[in-house]
Amino acid sequence: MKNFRIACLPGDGIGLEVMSAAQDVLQTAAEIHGGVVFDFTNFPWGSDYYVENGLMMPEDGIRQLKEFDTVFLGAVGNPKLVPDHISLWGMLIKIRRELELSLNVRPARVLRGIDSPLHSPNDFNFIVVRENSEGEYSEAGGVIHNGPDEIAVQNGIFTRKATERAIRYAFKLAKKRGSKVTSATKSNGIVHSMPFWDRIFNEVAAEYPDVETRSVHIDALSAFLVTKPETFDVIVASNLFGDILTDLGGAIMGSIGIAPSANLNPEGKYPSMFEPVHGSAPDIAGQGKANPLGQVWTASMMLDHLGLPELGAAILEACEEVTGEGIKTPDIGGTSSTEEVTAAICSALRK
Ligand code: GGG
Repeated sequence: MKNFRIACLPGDGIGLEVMSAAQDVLQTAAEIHGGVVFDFTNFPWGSDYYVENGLMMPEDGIRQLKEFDTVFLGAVGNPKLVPDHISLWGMLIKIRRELELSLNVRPARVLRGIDSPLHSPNDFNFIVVRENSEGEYSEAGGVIHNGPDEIAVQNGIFTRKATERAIRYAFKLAKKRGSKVTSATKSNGIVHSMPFWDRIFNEVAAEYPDVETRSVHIDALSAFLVTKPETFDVIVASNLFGDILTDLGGAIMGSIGIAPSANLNPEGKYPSMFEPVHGSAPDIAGQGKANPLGQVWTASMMLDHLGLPELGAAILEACEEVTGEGIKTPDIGGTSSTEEVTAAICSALRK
């Protein structure tokens, strides 16, 4: 029997509902597999924790997470309780940085039975590799003066090491998929970091002469993801560009509630963390409307990473059986609740 210790951080809002759904699915998957145990430890960190303790997670939280095989996160943020930049930097970004989760991998394709809002919907299948440790997400800068002379300065940080790591990962992935790499740039407007990014992209590309490449400005790339998403395979992007592109990816998949992601520690030094792309959606929290598919698909990616790819594939296939039968939450045109979709995925797994 193989035991996997999973640190679960449901977080805020719908994070609690979708985490509970994904745990049910994982337990069902463990039952049918027979040879594995998923040992969940739930941590009550997030905005409520902040209200009580003045921190989103305890001082030794990172040390605690390092004891686990993997980290499974729901969603973070409750702007009624904690300003967004504090909740994000106090938990999600803190974990990404301190566990050195330098790559964020986010696939996008349409599941069976789901309608993309696009005109030619179902023929795309791309993966965004997002640099996850620096870039536009930076604490460098500040605000000076008051009143009409007030000035905010926000610096982006782009190191050769992190830029090259993300780009190189994208090329390796593209080589495995037998496909091409698109680089998201904006070197006509952002005159230091983006030409630097392009230069490193071209250097790495020279090592992969058999991989087709192109660089596309982020504004045009966003438009092309809507008009011809099928022309993309692996996209590599900086932290902010990757964040924006993958919300867009979720939207063209039918709902951001479906989109999964993996935050990887490439060296395996610390546990990797898996989280859906969506946020905490406080407007629908507690109403049974949250789409569990993003968290469940994320669980499937987590199992791939833990060396259980067949079980991960079985979970995703069960999701598609359910969506194919029309059992869906309201965000993708259904009438089923979070619990009903979850129960249907568990039944499909048991078949
Ligand atoms: N599922 C994690 C979550 O709550 N994401 C919301 C968010 O604001 N993410 C920003 C980011 O991925 O950088």
